[in-house]
Amino acid sequence: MVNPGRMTAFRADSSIVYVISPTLSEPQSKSRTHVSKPSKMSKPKLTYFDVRARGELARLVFVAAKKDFEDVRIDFASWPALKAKSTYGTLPILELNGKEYFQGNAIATYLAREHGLYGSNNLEGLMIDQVVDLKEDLLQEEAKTMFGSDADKEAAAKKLPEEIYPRVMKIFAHCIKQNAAKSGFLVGKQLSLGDLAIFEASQGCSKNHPKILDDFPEIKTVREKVASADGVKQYLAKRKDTPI
Ligand SMILES: N[C@@H](CCC(=O)N[C@@H](CS)C(=O)NCC(=O)O)C(=O)O
Repeated sequence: MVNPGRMTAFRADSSIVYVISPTLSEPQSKSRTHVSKPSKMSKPKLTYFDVRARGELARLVFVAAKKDFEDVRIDFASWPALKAKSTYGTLPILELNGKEYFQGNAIATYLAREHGLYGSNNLEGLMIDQVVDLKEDLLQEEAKTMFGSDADKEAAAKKLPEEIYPRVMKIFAHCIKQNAAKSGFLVGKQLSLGDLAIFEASQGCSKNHPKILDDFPEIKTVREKVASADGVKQYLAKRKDTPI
């Protein structure tokens, strides 16, 4: 989704960006502007750009589960060289014990399963998968505001509050209302990947068109529950604001 030709538009703050090596697993030379943290085999390493987009859901799972991970963020200018040597050619990538895995939602889902954030039965898992997929659909609409001609970007930006956000938020709210436990969470009585996905998916709407959420108190409740969850709260307090 991130177009290398437009990467400078999102160039990250050098103080918090780490550059990974062309192998996507070795620390970068200290002579470079950005320096990577040394990698420990036992600590999972998530590599993505310094934006939310397709990397944030996995990050949110890690912090909600209070699991230590290496949060590697590369700057866009470094990506073409890394891409040429990368097996998958896209980010995010999760490295676990020396093996690399790709596809952001698959990574987040795996981590949620590992850490008890994937509901308590297959139907709850299905509900979670639904909202994770809807988050992806919405991200594709939001991304249209950043790429293409100015006219296309303008049209996409107009469509978000007029059509996309009301339609998608209505579906998220409908899904939350299906929870028989009436806990305020998407499924059952505790936080899951589904809540994290709704939180992340509603971020742009909440920031840029907050009034739309007034019609969907269920989403506001999920957002409050996620934002106040131990681990997430501390992470959000330090998180950089990015357009996607
Ligand atoms: N379906 C993949 C899509 C991966 C993808 O397109 N990632 C973008 C960033 S969101 C990327 O790596 N762009 C740079 C490129 O394709 O060179 C996923 O969800 O992980």
